Amino acid sequence: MKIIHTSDWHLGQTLYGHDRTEEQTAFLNQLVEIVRKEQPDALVVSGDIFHTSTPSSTIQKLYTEHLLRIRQAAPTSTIVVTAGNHDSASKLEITSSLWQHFGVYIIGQIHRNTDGTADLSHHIIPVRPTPESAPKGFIIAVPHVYPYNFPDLTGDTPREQRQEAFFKTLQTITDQLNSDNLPVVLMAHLTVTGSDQTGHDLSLGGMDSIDIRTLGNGYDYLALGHIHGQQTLSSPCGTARYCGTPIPVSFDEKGIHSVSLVEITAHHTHPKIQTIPIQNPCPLHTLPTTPLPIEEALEALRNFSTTDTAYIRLNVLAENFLNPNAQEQASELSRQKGYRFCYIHIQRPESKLQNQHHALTVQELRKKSPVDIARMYYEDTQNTNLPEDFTTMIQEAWHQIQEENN
Ligand SMILES: [Mn+2]
Repeated sequence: MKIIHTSDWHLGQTLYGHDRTEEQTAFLNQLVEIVRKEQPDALVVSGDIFHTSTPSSTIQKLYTEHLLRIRQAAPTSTIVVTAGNHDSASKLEITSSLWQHFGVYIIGQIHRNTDGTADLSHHIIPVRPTPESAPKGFIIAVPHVYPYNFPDLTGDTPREQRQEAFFKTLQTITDQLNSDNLPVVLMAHLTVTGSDQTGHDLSLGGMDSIDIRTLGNGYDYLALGHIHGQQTLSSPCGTARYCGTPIPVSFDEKGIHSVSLVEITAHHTHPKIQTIPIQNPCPLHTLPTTPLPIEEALEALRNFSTTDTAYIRLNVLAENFLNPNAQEQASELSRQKGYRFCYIHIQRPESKLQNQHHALTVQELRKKSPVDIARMYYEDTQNTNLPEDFTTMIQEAWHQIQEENN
């Protein structure tokens, strides 16, 4: 079974006020051609289709038109799209019954029967070229759900065990259906412990890490979304992979941006993984590569040249706050050269970093999670460490707020 794994499209994202529709369209066009060339048995999109829960009509149209083009480019592929933490689970599903008619499965939320019990069959999708064909494999599609909001399958499963029970039960059911030992792919949008989160912008929504073992071991390939840096994880349970963003969502995302091509011959075999790079017509540049004082950084921008339209972030070494004109100068200089200026990334000299109590810049603040901020405030005012149960309480409160926002 050949699958293409992608996630974290973040359609509709703007970068420091700059519209990115052109780049997002360029990615979708490349994906159409990749799917046309590869003719995969399945295409899986593991969440964060949109950047916000309220994408504009232009962006929704962009998504719909390209999903249709993908469908037409590979008419026999099974296409599965799950919601990420950025998507509105219910809005993503508005047109799901229409899409299902064309072999495209949109799984925004956990499905329930009329009596309120979870409809598990909805999350197990046989991969087949036509509705009449014998399956070539199975996809278990789990959208983003906060751990405490998983349904209670037995009537007496404690809240903190429901996520694990949900994942494992789906795999047990799939196993019973899978008498021919066909490949099994599990989709999830979450953070697993031990994943490399370098460059992942926490302001995009942090999540507690989950031990990969709690997700079960009934899959051959775990198609993950959420962490933006591509990586394959060694796991005692099967091969797990974050395919990463196809186009960078922030300046700190390192490495190549791609979609993953995965081939699995049979159940309980190791998948073969390749990456197909995605070209971004408007790359993100950090100038200079190592931070320098503002005048030298501006000089680096003056000397910079590229044929692409480019996003510019200035990497500046500064002990304190910069002259307010610096932003204006950098912005004007970028505009003259036809580039899109984003922001000045202030880095402190090593000696200054020892002192934890310096004032934070906006960027430094954005990188902190609400729990970090609460901890800093507590430790600053109380002169003692934040107790563990307080941390848990703040995390719970933060989850509740995120739930409400969704
Ligand atoms: Mn994401």
